[in-house]
Amino acid sequence: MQVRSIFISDVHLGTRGCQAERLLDFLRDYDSENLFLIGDIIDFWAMNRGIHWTAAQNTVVQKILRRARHGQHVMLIPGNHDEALREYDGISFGDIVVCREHIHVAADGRRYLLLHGDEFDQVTRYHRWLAVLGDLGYNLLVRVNASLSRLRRLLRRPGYWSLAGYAKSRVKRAVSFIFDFEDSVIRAVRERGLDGVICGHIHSAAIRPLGDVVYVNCGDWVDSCSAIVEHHDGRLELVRAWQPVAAAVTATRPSAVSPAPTLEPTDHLQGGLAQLNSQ
Ligand SMILES: [Mn+2]
Repeated sequence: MQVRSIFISDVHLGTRGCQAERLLDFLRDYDSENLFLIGDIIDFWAMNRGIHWTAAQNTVVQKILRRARHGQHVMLIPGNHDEALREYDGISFGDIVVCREHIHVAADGRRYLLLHGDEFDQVTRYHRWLAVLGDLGYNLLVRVNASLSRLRRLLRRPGYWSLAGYAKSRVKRAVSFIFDFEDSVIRAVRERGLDGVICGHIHSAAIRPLGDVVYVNCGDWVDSCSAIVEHHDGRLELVRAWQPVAAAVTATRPSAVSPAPTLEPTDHLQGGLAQLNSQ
């Protein structure tokens, strides 16, 4: 499908979680004049701890470079996991321009602020150590929980400790985190007199009109596998990649991705959890 612009964020190349194959399927299905990479494309944080680089991830980089070489306008807006690139604001690497933020004028004249969004995340902004720790700690926590309940069973401890209840309280906090994030991003957009924002960072895809402005989030390619496209009339659409390859094998596959303009409430929760996990 030919669209005017593609917006993707939070690919986290270099990590085990990166779903490069599904991103390749998406890029095969969608061609565009503009390609905006809105942060956390390469995960330098995670690569400090160990690199997980697959052939598919290599192909993602090659496909993007090829698009730039063939005249597509490709812009990279660094995120917090690739923040080293922020020093290169305004500089072109080959055919790819690096910008800290950008105002995109859509085909319908609407003006959108493009930025990764971590500057509006109170946790990563003021407590960087906490964010890094959280990144490391979440997986550990899950593992500790599992062993703890195994231990309780082994010791035949009376009483019941609810993992579900515990998880629910975590999710509630994650949801309020998302709302806080959206609120502060929207406030900044209104102050600057723009029509909307297209960001990433919290791994929760959305197109949400809020009064006179619209909040748009690209989601991620770790968990939800989602992207935003702009059609030739300026209309924005949220595209979600289909099920993993295993589920798609039996069906004849006309297209690897399917449009999903609406968000179910559960997306919030998943996004919230993903955020806690890998923000
Ligand atoms: Mn981020």
